[in-house]
Amino acid sequence: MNNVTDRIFADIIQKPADFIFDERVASVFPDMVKRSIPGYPAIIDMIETLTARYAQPETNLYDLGCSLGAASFAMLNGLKKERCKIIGIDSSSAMIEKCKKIPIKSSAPAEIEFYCADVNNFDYTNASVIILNFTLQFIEPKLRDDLLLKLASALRPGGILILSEKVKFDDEEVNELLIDVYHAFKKANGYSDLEISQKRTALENVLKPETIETHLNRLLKAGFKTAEVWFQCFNFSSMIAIK
Ligand code: GEK
Repeated sequence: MNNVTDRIFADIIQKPADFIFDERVASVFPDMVKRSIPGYPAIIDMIETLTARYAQPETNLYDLGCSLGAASFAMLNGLKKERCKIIGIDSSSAMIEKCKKIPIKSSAPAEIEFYCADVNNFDYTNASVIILNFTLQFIEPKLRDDLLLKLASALRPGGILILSEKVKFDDEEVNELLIDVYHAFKKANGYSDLEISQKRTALENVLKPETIETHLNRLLKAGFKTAEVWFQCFNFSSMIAIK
């Protein structure tokens, strides 16, 4: 993967527009996620560990909103002899084109395929591991229940879904505090106040966070037997749901 520094919001933007996953974003994506998502490397490592434990032989492993495939490749690394198919899906053609060019280093007897598609319109079947790593937050809230229902029914008993999200808190004081602490994290990672504020504006209509309680309730309603938080840092959380 490349290491191009994210400077997308570094200069004053005269006509602010909604954030999109275009060629420019794809070209700086590894740097962007590392500096903008607290715990991202730990979450990717945990996807490998959880795949080693939950992947069932001859099943499909899905990575929804795969971007450059970090979670797909982590799943591949977690596999041993299971003969699984890893399917990464993203609606950004810039991401998928770039992702398809990444060399695959693995001796696992698994297939890996990437599709440019909307995760809401994809057919899911015979799954044992499903990853939504910071993707559900970009899906229209009114579509989220149906998507989770579809995913829960495609999962085999004993299968796992890993859901990572930027979250919000009902308590206004805590919500503001954790946003401020998160911005301090971004500043410590080299983003300027201008970059932080311009990106916040660009994401306003695009990234719609919900509370952890809303996510856990939705997972249980969709048919998972259990749903818990396994990671949280500021206003970023990763949850697991087991069928
Ligand atoms: C990672 N999971 O590195 N259908 C398909 N893809 C979508 C949709 C949709 N409806 N909406 C958004 N996306 C990755 C990181 S990034 C998170 C995921 C972030 C895609 C979008 O194109 C983008 O690539 C991804 O979801 C979100 O583990 O940038 O904060």
